[in-house]
Amino acid sequence: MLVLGLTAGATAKVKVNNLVFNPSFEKDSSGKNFKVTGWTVVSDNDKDAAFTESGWTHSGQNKFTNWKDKDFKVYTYQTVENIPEGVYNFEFWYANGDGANDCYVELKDFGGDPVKIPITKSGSWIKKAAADIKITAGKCAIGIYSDAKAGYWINMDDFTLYNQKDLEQQ
Ligand SMILES: [Ca+2]
Repeated sequence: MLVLGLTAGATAKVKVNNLVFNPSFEKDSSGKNFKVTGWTVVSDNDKDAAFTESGWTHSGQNKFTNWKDKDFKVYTYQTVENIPEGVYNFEFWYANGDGANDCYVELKDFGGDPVKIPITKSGSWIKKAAADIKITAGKCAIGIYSDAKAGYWINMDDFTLYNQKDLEQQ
């Protein structure tokens, strides 16, 4: 069964083996970077709406941002490879403003039905999560989609994908 909206706290104090590369965007240099290390930005006209930047992060020095002074549509993804078959949990943190038309984070290509996590409005950092993701394809794509009006912003940080066994081994 798929459970969305896992509450904070369940995993906050345990150490897990995070399979996401550059999950907290700390591999990017400080300031503003339009090349997001380990992630691919796809857009017809709005690649400049996806970048990393420093300040007001959930953790560390950098965060991921979607923002543009014109209406924009941009998709950013990372495919995690070489994942052993198993049951995994996923979580990330974000904060955003007004102006979203259609924004979500999705998991796909992992061997099961895609998981789409809607992004709702939150002016402060909050966590969203998806549990019990059965990965059988040896990989999992993590995608961030923003279709938004000019001036919309979303900050994201600390993407985590880990095997549920990590929790049992604490
Ligand atoms: Ca960070």
